[in-house]
Formats: sequence, C-alpha cells, structure tokens
Amino acid sequence: MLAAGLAGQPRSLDSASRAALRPPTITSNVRPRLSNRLLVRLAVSAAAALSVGSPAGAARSEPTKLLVRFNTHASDRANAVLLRNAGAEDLGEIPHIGVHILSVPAGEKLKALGIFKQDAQVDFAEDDAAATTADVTPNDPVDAGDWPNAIPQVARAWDNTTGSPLVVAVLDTGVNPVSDLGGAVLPGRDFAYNDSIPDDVNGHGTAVAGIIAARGNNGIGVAGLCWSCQILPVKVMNDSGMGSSSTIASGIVWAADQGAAIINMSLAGYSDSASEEAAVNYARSKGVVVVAAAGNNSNQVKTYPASIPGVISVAATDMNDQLYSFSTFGSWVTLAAPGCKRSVTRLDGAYDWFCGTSEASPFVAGTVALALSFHPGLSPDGVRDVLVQPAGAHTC
Ligand SMILES: [Ca+2]
Ligand SMILES: [Ca+2]
Repeated sequence: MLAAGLAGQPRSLDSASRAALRPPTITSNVRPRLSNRLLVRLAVSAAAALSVGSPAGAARSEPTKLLVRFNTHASDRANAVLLRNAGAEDLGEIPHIGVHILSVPAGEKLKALGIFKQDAQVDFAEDDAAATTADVTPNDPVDAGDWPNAIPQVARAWDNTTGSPLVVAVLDTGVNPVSDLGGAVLPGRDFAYNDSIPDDVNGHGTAVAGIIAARGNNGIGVAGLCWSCQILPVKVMNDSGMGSSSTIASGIVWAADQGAAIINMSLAGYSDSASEEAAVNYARSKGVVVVAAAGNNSNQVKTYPASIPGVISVAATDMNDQLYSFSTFGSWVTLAAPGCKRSVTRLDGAYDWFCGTSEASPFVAGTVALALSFHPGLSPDGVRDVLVQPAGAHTC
C-alpha cells in the first residue's frame, strides 16, 4: 500500500546516510564479492535480509492518498458526487491511464476506499502504496576489479557496440550529472516534489545512472554499460528513498511519453497496484522495455512493480553466479545479474560500492541498451527472450 513518504531532506551517499536507508540486519548478512562471469542467468534460490518494501511510515497527520480509476461511462458530475461523499479531493489525473490521485483526510482512508470500491462507476480503487529503493550497502573492503572488466560477456558485448543515444529512464531519487555522466543526462521531471528539477540529494539514482551510462574510455572514473545512452531522470522517490504507486505510475507514463526506450526501476514495494500495472501496460504498448529490481527480501514474496506481467524482474548474483542471500527470488523473477559493483558514481564525484538488486537492475537495463543498440528492431518481448537465453549463448 502506498503512503508515500514524500518529504525528507537532502542527504549525500555517505556511509551514514546509506546506513539510514537500511535495516540493521543488512551488513551482517551481505558479503559481496564481484561476479566474474555471468551476464544474466535464471534465478533460483536464496536466503537472508534487506530493506525493500517496508511501509512508508507516512505522518499520520497528513491526508492519505488513494488511486481511483472511474469507468469511462461515468459522468464528471457523478464522479464529483462520489468524491464529495467519500470526502476526497482530486489532486490530478495520471495521463493516458485515467488514474486519479485523491487525497482523503487521515483516518478516513478505509471508509473512503470502501465507498469507491463499492461504486459501479469505479474500475478500481486502491491505496497509494509505498515503495523503497533496493540497494544494499556492503561492509567488506574493495577486493577485486570492477565488474565490467571482470565479466567477459560485457567486454564481448562492447566488441560489438558500446551503445547508442537511446533514452534510458531512471525512475529513482533523481540523477545529478556528475563528471562521468557529463553530457549523458537529459532534462527530467520530479514527481516526488512536483517540479521540473529531478535533483538527486540521496545518491541512489546517480549511482544507478552511472551503472547504465557512465561514459567509458573517457579517462574518468568508471565505465557504465552503455557509453552513449542518454539518461532521463525521473524522480519518483523522495530524498529518503521512498516513493509511492502514484509517483511510480506517473513516472512510467511520463517516461514513455518522452520517448524512453528503457525504464529502470531500482525500487520495490509489497503492494500490488492496478495503477502501476496500467502504467506498465501503457509503456509496453509504446515499445518500452521495463526493468525492475526484484527486491532484497531474501524470500519469494512478490514485489511490485517487478512482478507486474511484462516487467523484466532482476535478482542479484555474486561472483560465483550464486544468488546473493539478500536477494528476492522465485519463479516469477525473470533473471539474475551481478548484484555488487565496486565503483559507482557518487554525488561528490568519487566512487563507491553499490550492492543489491538496485545494482543488478541497471546492469540489466544497460545490457538491454546494448542489445537494442545492436538490434534496434527488438521488441520488449524479443529483448526478454534474448536475455533469458543461457549465459554465454548470445552476445549483445
Ligand atoms: Ca526537485
Ligand atoms: Ca568513465
């Protein structure tokens, strides 16, 4: 369910702030090492902890948000009466998918939800559920080469292409154009704070963007997967790394309308959302490949948006091609990818570890970008088919 914690103050990607984003169990459960092979692989098993999908903990004094889609035959007048009866205020509609974001007073949510769900002029009504970023912070020292250089499949893919100016939307905490992303970041949108500046004060989104598109062979820092991709920053998570179905669904639709070829979502929540599914369906109808982190919950419980049909959902593997104990897994997960990177782009221009399915998802998104650069005509389902072939059976 969503109750987005849309507030919070800027924070940098220092160890203290990262610690604040994770439960105390994380570091003791994660012993990240670099994957030295495996581009992508079917996921199978797992075992232990992390942060995805915890309740947003929105302030009780604030109104609660609901997401409601009215039948197309319902009149505006009838809808207005229904809103009044439910004590709801219409904050706006997510374009193309007809989902209205409603505000109801604290304590009135269940009553309002019941009124909407029982009304024949409503397609669906749901809570505006919460999602969190899906990163893992390791506690072991840097002990190996970085994964692009350590994974031979990536080097082989780069023999064929180092990318093209595809637009990859990063739905996250925003993206800052740090030096290794110079020229890579397009103007974006901020749905968390409702403005046109998707600035990243958390660091999560900038790290994700670097994995996808840090410029390679430029003499600076690291190389992302796709050296000429364009990053479209879509801030759907607030500065504390919390978002909601309304920000996520709005961001998906907006990114699709901006011409994104790929959408990466290194975030997850536990609540199924018809709004997010409608947004994913809209994006896929426009040919967008949608990739999402499976989550870091050490179990098979479905997360969203990763388990929405048509989404490429990504678990995290270690240097031995084994699932990380923190990773979510299960038959509903599409594939697994390296779940730790030693050097990702930090807000201060330095580089740092970044682990979790938050890391694995952009690895796959970047791989998809290479595949689409090499085979521009691939459909979203065609991309998925290429990815789930046994590792080594294909080159991008
Ligand atoms: Ca902003
Ligand atoms: Ca570089």
